[in-house]
Amino acid sequence: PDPAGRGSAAATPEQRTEHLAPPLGIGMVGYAFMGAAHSQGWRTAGRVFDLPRRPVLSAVCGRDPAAVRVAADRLGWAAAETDWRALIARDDVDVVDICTPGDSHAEIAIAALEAGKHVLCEKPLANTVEEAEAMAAAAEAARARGQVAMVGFNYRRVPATALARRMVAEGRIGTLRHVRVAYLQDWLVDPDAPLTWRLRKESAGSGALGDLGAHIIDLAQYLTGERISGVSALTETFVRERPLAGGPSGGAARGQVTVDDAALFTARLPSGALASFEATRFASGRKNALRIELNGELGSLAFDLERLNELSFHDHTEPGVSAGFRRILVTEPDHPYLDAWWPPGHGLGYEHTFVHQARDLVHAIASGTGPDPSFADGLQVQRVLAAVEESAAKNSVYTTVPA
Ligand code: SOE
Repeated sequence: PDPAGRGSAAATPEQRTEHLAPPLGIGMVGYAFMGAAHSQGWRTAGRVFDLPRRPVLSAVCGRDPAAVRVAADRLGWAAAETDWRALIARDDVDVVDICTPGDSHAEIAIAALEAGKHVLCEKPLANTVEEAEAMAAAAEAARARGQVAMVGFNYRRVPATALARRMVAEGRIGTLRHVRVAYLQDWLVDPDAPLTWRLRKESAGSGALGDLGAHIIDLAQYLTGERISGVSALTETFVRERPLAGGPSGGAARGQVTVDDAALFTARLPSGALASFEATRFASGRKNALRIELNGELGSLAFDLERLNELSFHDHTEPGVSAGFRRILVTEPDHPYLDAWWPPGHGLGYEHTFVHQARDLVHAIASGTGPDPSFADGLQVQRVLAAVEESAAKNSVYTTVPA
């Protein structure tokens, strides 16, 4: 005790943290939109949830030294690196979090796993099935050494979608008949929107299909507990040339869009249920509209990301005169993830999905089980994406998804 009454002011850093869980060093590659969202997750998870390891934001990596330093300070990272190999090699990095465009996922993830690190990789897992296979194989080999590798399908971590999954598994909607799912955005409606990396096949793999379609494929499979067995698809690129990103404003230089702007497909599930999927960046007025509806023999569930604290449920066993969709406000402490948050009715948002993702990954690392969704799950989604492209190339011919 300090006789002058200055409390613990003289405590060493070790004394100040001895009541905390042991640290888990995070190293993140990329710091744009997804990097900022992941940073939020890592910063917050250990302060809200009681975790077995305490995430520490050790270092962030990007190619531009000045920009990555600014990002490190703004997002809360202790150090900045300009070479992802140096980031992986750091002793204070236990988890490598990959928030880069798809063309670098495989190389970074495999190197990190081979270096003994745990990995979190943004979706879609890769740009091709071959890359995803190599990543899943590396993750499987690493699992035997106690490492985990997870894909960032963050919409599984909305409390309402996790509740929907629980209700489906409990049999609340009975035998499934239909899944209707759409992910609609509108940021490409303007034909003069620039040609960013997301519009080139070599960097993004595919367009709305991989970016938005991957989310809804994963979510539909997660909620139903089933895996798509085959698809019939149409894709389209509405605007085939766009101004070069970073070119002079009003400049005439344009480049080719080499990915889809929209992808629509129907699918079969092994139970016999039918599903329809819509992924587009051309739905004027729809900013981030992810909607999923499941219709079963005993009832239906519906979720809308733009109202993410709610889940709609219709119980078809109730008398017709009073039955109908009712809104479950998903803010109760017994709902998934919510025991650690605010009192009922106070609501969560988009960024909390990344907090929950970080929480779940830390638990998987500490327990050596999982994680969910694994790289094998990411590979399976990649196979569905490839089947959609194959079917669309054959003008909608039904194409099976390899098991
Ligand atoms: C695309 O606009 C995008 O940023 C996706 O890449 C993200 O995965 C999604 O969460 C929001 O939309």
